[in-house]
Amino acid sequence: MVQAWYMDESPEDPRRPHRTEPARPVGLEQLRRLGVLYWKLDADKHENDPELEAIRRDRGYSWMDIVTICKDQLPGYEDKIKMFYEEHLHLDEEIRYILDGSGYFDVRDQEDKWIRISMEKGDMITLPAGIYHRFTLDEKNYVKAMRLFVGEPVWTAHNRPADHFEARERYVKFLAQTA
Ligand code: KMT
Ligand code: NI
Repeated sequence: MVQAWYMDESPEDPRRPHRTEPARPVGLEQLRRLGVLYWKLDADKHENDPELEAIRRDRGYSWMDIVTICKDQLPGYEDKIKMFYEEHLHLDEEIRYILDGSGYFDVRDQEDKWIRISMEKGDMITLPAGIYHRFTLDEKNYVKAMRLFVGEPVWTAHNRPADHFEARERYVKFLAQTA
């Protein structure tokens, strides 16, 4: 099952796990209350997977591509890594399916605390529009992921503070309702 935990506040390398001491694990139910959806799939079957097709159909994830994030394969690697780890939101869902390698998606909880979600091969996640989040590689420095989108993709990241967007206002209302 996917692992998630509350992060410590240490400023050391973000690619380290940053588990609090003692550990404070976070379960799927808690992630769901934040609007974060999670599926476990067989990544080796991603080219022809009825389970993936069903999710895409149900949720309207019509668009997809595959990206590899590692020093030698991603043009502008250092800048992009920096951007991914800036706290930001999007006006649409962020949907990622890990095909190989691993990395961390950090999301803010209801009390603005960081939860770290450890994503490995076969893990698929949807972050809701309006949630503050960030991404980093872990110490293995490599991930290959499918990016999905409802319709034509918009990758614009709005760095925090971005509270005036309607998507953010809607998300804050959603959080209040599920509290
Ligand atoms: C993003 O938008 O944060 C990314 O595309 C990087 C993560 S993909 C595993
Ligand atoms: Ni993002």
